[in-house]
Amino acid sequence: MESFGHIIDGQEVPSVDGAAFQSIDPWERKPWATVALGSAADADRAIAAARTAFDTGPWPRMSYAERAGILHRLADLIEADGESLALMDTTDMGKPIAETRGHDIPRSAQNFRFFADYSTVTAAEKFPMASGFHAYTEYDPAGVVAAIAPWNFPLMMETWKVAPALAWGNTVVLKPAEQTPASATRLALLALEAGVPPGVLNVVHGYGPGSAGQALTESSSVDRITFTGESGTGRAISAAAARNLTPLSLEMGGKGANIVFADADLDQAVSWSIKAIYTNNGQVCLAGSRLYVQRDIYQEFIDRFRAAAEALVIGDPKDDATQIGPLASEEHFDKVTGYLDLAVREGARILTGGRGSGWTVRPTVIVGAGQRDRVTQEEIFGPAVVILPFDQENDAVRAANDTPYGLNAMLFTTDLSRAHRVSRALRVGTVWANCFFVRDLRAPFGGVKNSGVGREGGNYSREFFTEPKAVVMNIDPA
Ligand code: TXE
Repeated sequence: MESFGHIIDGQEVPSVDGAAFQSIDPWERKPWATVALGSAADADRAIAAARTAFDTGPWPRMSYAERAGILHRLADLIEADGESLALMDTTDMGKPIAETRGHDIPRSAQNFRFFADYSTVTAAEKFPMASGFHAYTEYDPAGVVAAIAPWNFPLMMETWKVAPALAWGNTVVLKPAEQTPASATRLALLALEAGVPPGVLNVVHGYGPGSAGQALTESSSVDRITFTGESGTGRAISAAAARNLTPLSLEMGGKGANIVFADADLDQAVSWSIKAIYTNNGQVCLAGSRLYVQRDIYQEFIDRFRAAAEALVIGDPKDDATQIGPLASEEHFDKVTGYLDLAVREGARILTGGRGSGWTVRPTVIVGAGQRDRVTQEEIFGPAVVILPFDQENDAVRAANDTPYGLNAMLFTTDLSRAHRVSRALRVGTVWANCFFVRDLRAPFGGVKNSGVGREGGNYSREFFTEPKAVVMNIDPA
């Protein structure tokens, strides 16, 4: 058994009350690590360390370039340690090692490199005034950031929050999801090794409600909350943050529509659509979980899609060849399979897929569901796609916009005008035309409706993690 403590003020420590919990390997279906279980007292201790590091420590007072140098060193250390970080996330939540090693860990290093560089080139703006006055904007660090992370992309989502927060001079208390505590602990130790001063990046483990997570959202010593997780949790966090007027950024659930027009390149559409729903076992807020296919090609598309879904390799996530591992936890397996049962009760048909061995679910295709059925409206967060036919472009747009979510959508067409027209009509934060999951870290990332509040990425992260201050000088004091 491995063991992981909190990282507070540069030290790995147990909980104040000595409590611990176990992290379960969902492939082996047994515990693999003992983890300190944080309470409000541990959260308060971490917030106090971050507060002191912010109020009196060197980090917010360093030049952008100095901080960037340290964050680049941290990116190097993440890459050097990539194999063991990849294995930690794979063991904690069952994601195929090909994905953690090939995507999540490199993206985690890139998050630090990108924001290290970006912060150095977007530091200030000046506005020469005609009247003998001169105004400029300074981007002061916001203060203590509480980062509350989900389990589906553990290190990658954590670094997406921590990297911009640190680059702009903030101090951080990170609470990883209780299902995936390992890599966050390692990240904080690597940060110390890279030269990030003690207290600047703290990690507290534990649960949400009534535990360390909730305490972070209720503290008046926290200046920003950045959260990724379920929409209901986002509501609870908003309510807690409102009491202190703490600004927050929320990235929540999705029910991504994926529209395939009859004029699409079918090979391309099938291969991206498979990735859109089965990457990370569908445990992706951006998953293309509602697939709308134009009626002329509906049957041909379904035949090809089904064959590709059935060809995916299911197995031990630590094997290089595995494409579909177990779901992240027993609780999550019960949720996803509950939706498969519900689909049948609602009158739909499971064309292929269903329960596999252990906590695996085979790549699943649901047909014959209605637009208003719960399986079409709610986030299943597993390897299950609902495929529905449509006739006209307008019908597809209307159906795509008809859920409480609005994180992203995909569309496949070779008609350029249609691609622009439909992109404009979709009420979402991101549209991918003829692709999926391709990101430029300068672009805004977030959702509309129940999917999000605020945006992160590039300048959007700067706006969130800083306090822009206007300074007006009288430079002609006559
Ligand atoms: O999310 P939670 P869960 C969706 C997906 C999934 C469902 C539940 O549909 O099946 O959410 O997953 C912390 N105050 N997504 O239960 O509860 C919690 O400890 C402060 C979508 O894992 O939202 C964890 O660190 N913190 C998604 C984090 O919030 C609280 C990613 C997320 O947990 C808290 C994951 C509270 N009151 C799940 N309650 C996406 N958008 O990518 C919980 N937490």
